[in-house]
Amino acid sequence: MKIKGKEKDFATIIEKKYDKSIAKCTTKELYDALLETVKELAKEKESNKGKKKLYYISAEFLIGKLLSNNLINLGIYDEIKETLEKNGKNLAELEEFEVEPSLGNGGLGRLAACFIDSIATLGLNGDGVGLNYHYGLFKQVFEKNLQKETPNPWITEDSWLNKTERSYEVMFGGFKVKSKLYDIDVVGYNNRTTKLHLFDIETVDESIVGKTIDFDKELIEKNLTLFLYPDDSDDKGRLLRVYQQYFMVSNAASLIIDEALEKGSNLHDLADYVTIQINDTHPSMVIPELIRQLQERGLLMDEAIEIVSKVCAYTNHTILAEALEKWPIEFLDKAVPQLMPIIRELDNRIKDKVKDESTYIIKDGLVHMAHMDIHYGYSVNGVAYLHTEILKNTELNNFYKLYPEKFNNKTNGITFRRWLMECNPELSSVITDLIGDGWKKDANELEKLEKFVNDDAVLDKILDVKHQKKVELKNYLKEKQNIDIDDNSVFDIQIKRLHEYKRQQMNALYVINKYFEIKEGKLPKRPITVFFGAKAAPAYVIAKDIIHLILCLQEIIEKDPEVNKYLKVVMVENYNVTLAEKLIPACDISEQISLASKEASGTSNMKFMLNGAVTLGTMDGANVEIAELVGEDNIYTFGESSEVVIKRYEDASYVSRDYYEKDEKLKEAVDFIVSKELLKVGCKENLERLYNELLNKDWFMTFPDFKEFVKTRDKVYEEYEDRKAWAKKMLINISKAGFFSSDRTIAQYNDEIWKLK
Ligand code: Z2T
Repeated sequence: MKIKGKEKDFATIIEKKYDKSIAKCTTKELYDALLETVKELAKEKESNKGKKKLYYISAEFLIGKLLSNNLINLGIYDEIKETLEKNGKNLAELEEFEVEPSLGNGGLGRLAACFIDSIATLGLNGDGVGLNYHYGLFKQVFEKNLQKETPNPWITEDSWLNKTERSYEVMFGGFKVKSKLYDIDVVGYNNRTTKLHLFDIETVDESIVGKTIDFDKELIEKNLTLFLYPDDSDDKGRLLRVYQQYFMVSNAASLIIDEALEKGSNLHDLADYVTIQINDTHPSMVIPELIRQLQERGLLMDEAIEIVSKVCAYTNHTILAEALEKWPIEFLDKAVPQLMPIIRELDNRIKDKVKDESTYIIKDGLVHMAHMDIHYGYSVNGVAYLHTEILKNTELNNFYKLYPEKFNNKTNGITFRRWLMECNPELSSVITDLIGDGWKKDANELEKLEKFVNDDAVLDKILDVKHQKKVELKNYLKEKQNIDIDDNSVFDIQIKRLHEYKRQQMNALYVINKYFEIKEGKLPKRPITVFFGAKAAPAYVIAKDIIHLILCLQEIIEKDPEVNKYLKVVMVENYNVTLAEKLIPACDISEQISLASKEASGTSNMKFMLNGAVTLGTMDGANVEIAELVGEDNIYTFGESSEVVIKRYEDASYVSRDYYEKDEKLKEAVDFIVSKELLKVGCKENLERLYNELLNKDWFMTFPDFKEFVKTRDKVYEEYEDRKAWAKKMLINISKAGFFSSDRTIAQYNDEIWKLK
C-alpha cells in the first residue's frame, strides 16, 4: 500500500511502531497499528466535493465493525490478510477484537449506513449527521428465558471516532449545552471518502448508569447522548427524546449553515448549496430550527420558510400509526420553547390555505412531525414500491391529493461491499471466477450468472460454499454460545427487530406445530434448525413475551430426545451487524413473513437473496419486488394480500377466535403456549399474556395466514431435498439481486431528489 506516495508494507510499519516483528505483537498492538494506518490512508483520500452538498440526518447509523470494510474499500484487504498469515496471525482475530459501534437498532439505521457507503463510493458530495451515543442501543442478555437489557459501552480508546474542533452552543428551555463533534471517515469503494458527523456533549456522565439501563432521565446535561431510544413509556423518557432530537438538528443546522457560508453562500442562495434528507421523523425539527437560525442571521420569516422548503426532503419508513411521531405541545414548550412560535406559524399558514384538517401540523395539542415534513419538504418518499403506493393511496392520501408531485418511491438497497464481499468472500470469488469482477462496481452484472443455471459444476460450487458457510456459523456459535448445530440440517432464519407485525410469533407457532408432528412420528426428511435473532424494545411487553416463548421452546425441544434430532431452535443473543454477517451467508431459507402492508421494505430479505438464500415470505415490502425479479419458481409466497388486510382493518371485521376455533392444528399450537410443558420452563404471567393477546386480539393477523404458512413452509422443506433444483433457485436469486444494491438506490435519490453534480 502507498502512504504519502511512498510504498509501505505493514511489516515495516509494525517494526517502526513497536520495534518488533508482527509475529511478536499482541492482537491489540496489531489492531491499533492497523486502525492508525487505515485512518491515515482515509485522510489521504480525496473527499467528495461539489457546490451542493447533501446532509443525511439520522438518529441512527448502524455501521457495524469497520476494519475489514475499510480494508476492502481501500483495496488492501488481501495484502494485509496475507501479511498477517505469513506471520502466523490472522485477520479474523483482529475482527473479533474490534467492538461493534452501537449507534443503531434496525433497518432504518442499517440503511443509513449502507447509504453513506454508497454516497462515498459514487463520489457524491454528502455526509451523514447523527449523535454519538455512548451506550447506544442496549446489549441483550438472556436470563431465565427472558430478555434483560444492559448498557453496551462500545467506545474504547481504539475507536474509529476522530475528535474535531467543531463545537456549538445549543439552547434548551432554561439552560444551554455545548456540543463537541466527532467524525468517522467513511471510505468508499473507489478511493474517495465522506464523513459521518456524530455530535456529543462533554458533560455526559456514564457513571449515572449502573448495571441496568435505568438512569435519571431528568439530568439532561449528563444523559443526553447516553442511549439511543431511551425508554419512552413515560413522559420523562419521551421528553428526553425531544431533547436529543433537537440537539441533533440544532447542531446539524449550525454545521450546514457554516459550511455553506465557507463555500460562499449568502444564505439567500442556501438551496444551491444544501439539501437535507430527513430520515424518518426523528430529525424533523431541523425544519423549524433552520428557519430559526436563518432568521437569527437576518432573513425574514417568509424567505426563510421558502428556502427551507427547497432544502428539506423526507423519507417515510413505516405506515404503523403508533410509530408516527406526535409530540405534545407542552414538551416542545418546555424543551425547545424557541421553536414553538415557528411551528405555530408554519401550522397557521397551512390552516389558512388548506381545508383538510387531517393534514394540520398541530391538532389536539399534538405536533405531527410527519405533517410538517410533508408540507414544508420538497420530496416525500417511501422505501419500496408497495409501501409508496400505500402511502399515496391510503395512509397519506390526503397529502398526496395536495402535493402529488412531491411523492416518489426509492426502493431500499444494501451495500454489496459489506453484504457480499466482506461477509462472503467465498461466494464472491466463485462469482468473480465465472463473470469477472465488473459486478463489484456495477451490481447488475450479476445477471451474467444466469447463463450457468444448467451448469452442474457451477451449481455444485454454490452448494459447497453454502455448506462451508454453515460450518463456519456452526463453529462460531459453538465457540461463542456453546450451541451445537447440525450443519446438514436446513438453516431457516428470521433475524430482525422483534415486532408483532414481523410475526416472529407465527414462526414460533410453526415450530410448535412441527414439534407435535415429530412427537406423532411424522419426521422431517432432514433435520431443521430454526434461527431467531431479535431485540425487543425494553418497554414493549408483548415483544418480550414472544422472545420468552421462543427461548422456552428452544429449551423444551433441546431437552426432548424424541424431537431434538429433527428440530432445533436457536435464538442468538444480542443480535447485531456482526452476527448478521455470519448468519446471512449460512442461510437456506429467509423468513420474511410480516403481515402484508406492514413492513415498509425490509432489507434483510435483500441480504439473504444476495447470499443465495430462498425467500419464504408474504407479498409485503420489497418482497413484492423480489418476487417480480426472480419469478414464482424462485420464491415461496403465501398469505393474504395487502388489499385484503387493509380492508380488514377498515371494517374492523377480524375476530381471531373464529380462526382458532375452526383450525384444530392452530388451536393445538396456541394452547401449547400455556401448557404444562411450557409453564415448567417459563413464566406464567408472560405466557398467559401472550396467549390472551393472540386469542383475543392478534392485531397482526397471524391466525388467518397460519394454515397457508405451514403448508408453504412444509413444501419448501420438501423441495429443498432436490438439491440441484434448489441450487438453481439460489443462483437465480443471486443473479437478480443487483437491483437491490444501495448504489442503485443512491443514484436514484441523487437523480430524482438531491440533484448533486
Ligand atoms: C425502522 O428500522 C424502520 C421503520 C421505522 O419507522 C423505524 C425504524 Cl427504527 C418509523 C424500518 C422498516 O420497518 C423497514 O421495513 C425498512 O426496511 C427500514 O426501516 C429501512 O427503510
